[in-house]
Amino acid sequence: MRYNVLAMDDNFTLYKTMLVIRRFEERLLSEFSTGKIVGTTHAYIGQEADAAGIFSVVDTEDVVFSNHRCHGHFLAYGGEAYQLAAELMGKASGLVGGRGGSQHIHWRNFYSNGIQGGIVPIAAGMALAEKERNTGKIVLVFIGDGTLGEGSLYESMNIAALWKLPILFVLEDNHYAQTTPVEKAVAGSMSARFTAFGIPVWERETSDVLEVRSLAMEAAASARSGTGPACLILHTHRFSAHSKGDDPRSPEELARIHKIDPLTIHGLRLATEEFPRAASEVAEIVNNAFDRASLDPFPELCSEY
Ligand SMILES: Cc1ncc(C[n+]2csc(CCOP(=O)(O)OP(=O)(O)O)c2C)c(N)n1
Ligand SMILES: [Mg+2]
Repeated sequence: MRYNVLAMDDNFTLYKTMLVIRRFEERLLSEFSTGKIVGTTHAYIGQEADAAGIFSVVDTEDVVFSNHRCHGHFLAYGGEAYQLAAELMGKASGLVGGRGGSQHIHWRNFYSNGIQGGIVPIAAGMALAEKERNTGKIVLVFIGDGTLGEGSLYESMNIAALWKLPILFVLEDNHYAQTTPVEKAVAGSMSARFTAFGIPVWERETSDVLEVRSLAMEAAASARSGTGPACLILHTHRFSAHSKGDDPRSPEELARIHKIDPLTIHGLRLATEEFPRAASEVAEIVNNAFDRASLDPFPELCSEY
């Protein structure tokens, strides 16, 4: 079901998209304790405004390269919760037949890979292909603050700028790379890394989906204009652990960031009767996804392997 892309410009739909991500990830984390999930996972809880805002402005035909924290991006892109849940359970009905798991998914023009920075040169190559074929599409590539330490990012930025590739770098700075705080890993300015290559930057510390949406609209328009790459830097917070339990943050820090909740911020714009409606519609999507996927068969084992 594609419940948002392009038409996702009203407050209720933006809220519902963020709530789908939140409830999906909460259910996913709870399913770990039942042993139904295969492999690892990284929840997007707290960062929902980024995905919902960005995918409310990109075109359905644009190409997306996501990273290890990809579920929120995928759901906001319009991906089906059921197929994602099935993939996470290793089921044959999953996005890639149950063989990719949480970090390696593909659907339509959406790709994800768990190797930090590994997707960036591939995204640049895809942007070159789109440019050569004159399709008008842009390529989005998502990275985290910790991925600023990967050399392949800078090689890709250089080529993308030189060749004026239609690529939008989206940097989600959630202030941590696994357990390492950004202050201990990233020297100097984040935006200057991009502007050094002549790449224009749109940057904001925000968890407000409407602010993300308006910045993303400008950054995506720039990437689509033929002038070369653009960059969107969003300073945000993840509420859950890096993966499952690896969280060095103090209770005080967690309490402070939980006050900056994208659902609460955007919820102020909704009418009272819209909350139960969103809750029941989202519960149906998420419960159906996991309940249905859990009944599906596993893929056949392949004798060649
Ligand atoms: C090349 C590489 N090195 C290490 C890892 C292990 N790893 C997975 S996620 C992660 C931290 C990523 O931090 P960041 O880029 O800030 O993204 P976030 O997890 O905060 O969303 C690490 C070290 C990896 N996946 N790939
Ligand atoms: Mg990070």
